Amino acid sequence: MIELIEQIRLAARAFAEFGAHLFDPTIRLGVTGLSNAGKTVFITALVHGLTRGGRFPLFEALATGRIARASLAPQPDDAVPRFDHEGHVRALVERRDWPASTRQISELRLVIAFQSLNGHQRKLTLDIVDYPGEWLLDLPLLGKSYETWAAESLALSRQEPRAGLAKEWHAHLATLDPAGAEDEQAAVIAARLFTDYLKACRDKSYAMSLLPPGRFLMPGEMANSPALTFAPLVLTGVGPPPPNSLWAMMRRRYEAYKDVVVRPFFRDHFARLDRQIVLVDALAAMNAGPDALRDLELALGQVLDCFNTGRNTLVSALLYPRIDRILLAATKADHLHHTSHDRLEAILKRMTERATAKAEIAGTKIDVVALAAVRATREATVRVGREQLPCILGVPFAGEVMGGDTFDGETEVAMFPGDLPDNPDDLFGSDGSAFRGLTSVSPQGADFRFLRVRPPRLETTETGVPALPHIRLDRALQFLIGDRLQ
Ligand SMILES: Nc1nc2c(ncn2[C@@H]2O[C@H](COP(=O)(O)OP(=O)(O)OP(=O)(O)O)[C@@H](O)[C@H]2O)c(=O)[nH]1
Ligand SMILES: [Mg+2]
Repeated sequence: MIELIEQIRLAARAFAEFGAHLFDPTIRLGVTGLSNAGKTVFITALVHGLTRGGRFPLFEALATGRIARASLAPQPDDAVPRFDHEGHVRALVERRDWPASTRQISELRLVIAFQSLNGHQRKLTLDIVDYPGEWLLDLPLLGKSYETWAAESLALSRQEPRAGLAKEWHAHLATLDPAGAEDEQAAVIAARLFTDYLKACRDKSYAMSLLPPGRFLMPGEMANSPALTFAPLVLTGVGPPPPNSLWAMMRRRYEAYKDVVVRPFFRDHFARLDRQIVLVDALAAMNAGPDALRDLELALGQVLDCFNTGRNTLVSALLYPRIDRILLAATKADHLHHTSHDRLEAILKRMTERATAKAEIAGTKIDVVALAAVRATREATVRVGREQLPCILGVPFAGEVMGGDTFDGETEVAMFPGDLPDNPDDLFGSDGSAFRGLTSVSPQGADFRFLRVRPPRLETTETGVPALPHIRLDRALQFLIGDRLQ
């Protein structure tokens, strides 16, 4: 008799656990963006806000008190580095410094205990994956032969301002005979000069975004391996290349790059995501000028295409259903007065409208937001003569320069970063003269100047817990996970 009761109890528990699993789903949220876009700060602020009860009025589940607790838990993947949340919080809060650049994939698991709208206790497991946007821009290589990639990369490098930065590499390229014998030293030099060109394009006065192959700029432990020692050649035919030629060698290594770097990323990480936020530093591109902004537009189109082709291929049919929501977020909006936040949103919308329309047809929900994961500035109005000018107050880092002043890293100053246009089309004139950036003029002559400022002093919430101030982080959260907390 006792045994029977015990069995019924065990069966009931197993049934309850099975049910619980059904009702306690997991979301794998990808957080990506090109280097310096704000991925690490975004995740740190999001997790800090959820675990410490930040002020998130637009994040309905938290604002209405349905979230009982959010806590960190061991991550599911043993081979992926853990996102160093504690270290990043220490940097922000204790040192008032931004977290160091990460350049690697990392992961963090957050378990959110909440009450559903009909009163049941539930759990949502949120796996957050931080990965470089440069890896996404490699995905199109999977569908491209070496010859096509070489031709496209060369064509791009012949456009200004890239052409000016590619001179040394182009000069070396002219000395190479693709049909000649394979030559390790020639490959090493070509790869080095090609990488130098990519690095120069990324420099903040040019701020180009479209720079594949991604690992050339962040090789990590793969530095100097053959899979990273290739470059485009000037080819006349489409192949096949003569046996043992330089061309054959470059082509083999390009294929190795796809095998060793791109395919594993697709399989192990990209294909497993449920939701995605793409962080975009549009302000860095505006600092640099119209060319950088157009380049960013091109790169964003390719990023969104990755999510689309993800759905249309045979592989995607097997993986379906996958990414059903993508949030495009312009970061660091605290560099602008709030009157410009909607304009920044409109600029990002304008840059992604074509790609977005395609994705929406494929059934993915897309939203665009301008946010600051950590708000490092305040707003003020400054009187200049008879005019009242809206400005922002912040503490620029030691060494930042503006109008002949060099800042000391301690003093708060008023900044006028420049007005964003009402109509985003004004920034995208076809002749490249829509506005002036660092690519073409001195910092004094540029239309926009966004200085790096230090993180803020901490605010304290009503309950006495310190919280990081933010702009629209709650709106981002509501879009990304709000529907799963109902
Ligand atoms: N004012 C302000 N600055 C920010 C914010 N988020 C990021 N930044 C700035 O942008 C820099 C880069 O942010 P990260 O979060 O490290 O960017 P990332 O995308 O992780 O960069 P990598 O790890 O290098 O790929 C920081 O050092 C800050 O200077 C923000 O919300 N407000
Ligand atoms: Mg990072």
